[in-house]
Amino acid sequence: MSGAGALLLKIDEHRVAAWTAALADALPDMPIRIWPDIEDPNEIRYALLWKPSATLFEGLESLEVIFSVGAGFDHLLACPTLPAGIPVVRMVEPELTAGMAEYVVFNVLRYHRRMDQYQHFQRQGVWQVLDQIPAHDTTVGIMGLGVMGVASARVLACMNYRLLGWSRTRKTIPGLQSFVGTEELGQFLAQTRILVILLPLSRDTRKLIDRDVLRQLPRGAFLINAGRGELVNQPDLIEALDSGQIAGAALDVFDDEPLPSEHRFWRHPTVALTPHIASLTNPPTAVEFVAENIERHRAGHPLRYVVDFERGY
Ligand code: NDP
Ligand code: OXD
Repeated sequence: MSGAGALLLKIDEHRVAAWTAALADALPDMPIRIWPDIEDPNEIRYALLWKPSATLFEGLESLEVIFSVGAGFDHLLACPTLPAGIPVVRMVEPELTAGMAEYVVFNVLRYHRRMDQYQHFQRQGVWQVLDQIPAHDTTVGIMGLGVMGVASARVLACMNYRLLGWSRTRKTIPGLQSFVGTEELGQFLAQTRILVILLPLSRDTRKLIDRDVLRQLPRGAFLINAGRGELVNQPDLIEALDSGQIAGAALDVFDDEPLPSEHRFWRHPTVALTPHIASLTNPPTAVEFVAENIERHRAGHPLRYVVDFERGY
């Protein structure tokens, strides 16, 4: 079936078996090549990639569609050989979305129910009861109301949190007050007790969360970043954590990953960090999304969730 093309998979080594098994189920007739074992480069029509090496795209003259293994595609844009003019499709699949909502809810609860403080008390052998604040008196502000932000907002709305959201375009989401653009960012921040960052990394959002933004939050606010490390100015965040302006930060993503062992975040008393696991793409459901898009491509229909390079996401 080489006439119909082959799919090149590049994924972390420990996940190759799960992905190849899922691809074999969803696309039984599609030859799968595991990078760097490309065989005939002219056969490669589709590529499903996570963090491609700098030269990965060299010689792939027949490539027609590039799929990102993750919702973010900044790892593809960072590749110097990424060809222009070939559609890039970001990952949208139900388990990736569900996992993010779980991560967000878990960390909102951490701060709303003061689990960070109880953990600190336990280490000190202190038995102390703090006031319990109702969810409807706790304001959660979500930056980025796309697939991840909306799914998280839906669950938080069911839990009665007071919800605000910030995005580029106005939203109508039950139980959420929508704020738009730089002109409404200040109003959004001033009311936010727990800030959830679920923006994509783009020229407009890189280092958006800086000292000035952090200062506009109420003193003692919390920050949850599952978008990308580079959305946040790290030295400014450390300064805000040290001063107590930000009372705690749950961080899943970083400028450099893995986070260097000497980085202050590792041992900062008010940082809870995880190694980019807010949510992981689930191969069986992800390959359904890929297979459906390949079918659409072959039938000449528009692909779903193509990155808009003009817009930056
Ligand atoms: P979407 O493209 O669906 O949503 C992006 C949202 O951000 C939209 O609401 C968009 O606004 C908003 N936005 C983008 N640029 C701006 C801007 N300049 N100003 C205001 N709002 C802006 O992305 P997803 O929800 O699928 O994913 C978001 C990000 O989450 C990914 O790019 C990835 O970096 C991260 N992620 C991290 C994971 C992890 O494990 N840590 C797992 C999965 C995702 P509008 O709606 O108006 O267009
Ligand atoms: C991501 C992902 O984009 O894991 O970070 O999907």
